[in-house]
Formats: sequence, structure tokens, C-alpha cells
Amino acid sequence: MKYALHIGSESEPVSENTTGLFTYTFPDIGLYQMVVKAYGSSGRFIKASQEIDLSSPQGNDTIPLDRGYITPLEYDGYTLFWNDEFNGNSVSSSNWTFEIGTGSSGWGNNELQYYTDQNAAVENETLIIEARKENVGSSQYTSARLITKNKVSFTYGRVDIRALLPHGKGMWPALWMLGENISSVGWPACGEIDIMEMVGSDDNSLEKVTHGTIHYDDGGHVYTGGSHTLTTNTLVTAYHVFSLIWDETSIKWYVDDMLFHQENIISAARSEFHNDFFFIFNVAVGGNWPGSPNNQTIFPQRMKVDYIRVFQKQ
Ligand SMILES: [Ca+2]
Repeated sequence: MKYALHIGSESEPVSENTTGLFTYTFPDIGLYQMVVKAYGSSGRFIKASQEIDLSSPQGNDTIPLDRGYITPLEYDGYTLFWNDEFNGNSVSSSNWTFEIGTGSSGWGNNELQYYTDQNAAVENETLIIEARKENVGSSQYTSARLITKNKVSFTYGRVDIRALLPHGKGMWPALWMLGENISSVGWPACGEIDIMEMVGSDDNSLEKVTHGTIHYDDGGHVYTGGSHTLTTNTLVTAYHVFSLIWDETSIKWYVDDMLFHQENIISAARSEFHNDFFFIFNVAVGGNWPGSPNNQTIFPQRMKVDYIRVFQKQ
């Protein structure tokens, strides 16, 4: 009887023996597929596989910036309209404004956090938005919500956002957009485009799923969207690139350049999506969708954004 241990998609075993007991040191944290094959004397085998999650219990601080998907700084037929690479040492006030407080009814979703201007920083070539367990006002958690309203807005283009997401039940990171005219027409008549939303979980099951959605007014609030579940690693153990390709006829959502949803925006009911939009980055804690953190949720948790780039057709 012979046993072989395979890691990931490696066709060559990392170890073989006749006992079936293996010792293996993983090179780095991450999510690994482990396969053990048991060979009979004829050379035929049976196999069993299991996914091993070695994400850091302390959160994503040990995950290097180069782990995960990366997109280029230029595309044929497009010019770079605006970007923030977060390579300085502070949040750029010419790009971003902090929204402070609890909004109305926890930003409309019964979210639990109080947003401050102290929970975001630019460090190690990334924008960090940190959710903390600390009391401010009547809130038990703090976090940050940054917007580009009145600073950066645009109609149509390709958006690439490279980010690493926070882990745990109650986390609700979002990279999204609202119509610049929200102050005059209100929500949802301004339109909302959610490029990426994730809700955290104790295990990584929900942390493989990115959601893309539009909200608008069609005789009342209407929303529709799609999602994609990663088959290798998770949104909290590697950087991924969340992209939007938005033109006169459609909005398309991608993760790591893989198209997972699209919406036609030609109809009059979707007129919202032909105006200027601005960006919002935030990490909500709790609320109607994710539910509250539990005793396995570790604080602080961080969303890290390596870059945001907007390209427009030449
Ligand atoms: Ca960067």
C-alpha cells in the first residue's frame, strides 16, 4: 500500500509513504486544496480531498500586497480618467470626503457602526478602512465611509478596484457608487451601482461571494443584480479586482476580469444610469443584511484598497 499527498493542483505529490501519515509545512497562509491518494498493488488509487483554510486569525494583515489578481494601468481604446493608487501617506482630501456619524436609521440598514475620520489611513501602498469595537455615542463599533461626491464623478467608463476584504460575521464591506444628483432628486432616483458587496461569515463560505447590484426608481425602489462565488481562495485571503464596464447600453460586473453579471440600461425606467456617479468605500458593521458580529468576530478588521482606476473610451 502506498499513500501520496498532493497540495493544490500539483500533479506531483509533495510526499509519499506507506503509513498514510504526513507532515507538511505550508509555505504561507491562504486557502489550500489537499488531496490524499491511496494506491493498491495494481497502481489504481482512491482519493479524498479537503480544503484547508490557513487564513490568519488576526485578520488580513499578514497577506502581502502581491497576493492575488492585478490589472494593468492601461487598456487599448481607453484613457485613464482618474485614479488613486493610495501610495502616499494620507487619505487625499482632493479625492475623498469622510462621512461622519450613524446616518438615518443606521444609514438606512440598521447598521451598528459610527463612522469617524479616524478609521481610515493610507499605509503600505493601500487605503485602509478599519472597523473597531469601541464605543462612540450610542454605537459599539466605529468604522469609516469615504465618498468622492463633489470631487470625482463621471458617466460611463471602466472601473478597476483592487481590494482585500475584512473577515468575520457582521462585516459588510462595499465599493459602490451613487448618482451625483442625489442631493436634488434623492435616493433611489439618483441611481445606485454596487460594484462589490460582501457579507462576512465565521467560516469563509460567504467570503467567496461578491455581489453586484443596481438600485433605481421605477414607480418606487427597484433593485436587481448578480453574484459570483470564487472557486479558489476567498475575498479575505487574497486581493481581487472588482471591475465595472459601463457604457451607453449596459453595465457589466467583473471579478478578476471574469464577467459575472450585466444589466441593460437602455429603458426609460433606467434613465438614472446616464448621469454622473461618485464613489463610496465603506465597511459597515452589522445591519439588516449581514446581521450582528458574534463572539468569533475579531476586531479590528480592515478593508484594504490597493488602487481605484477609472478609464474612459478614447
Ligand atoms: Ca497601491
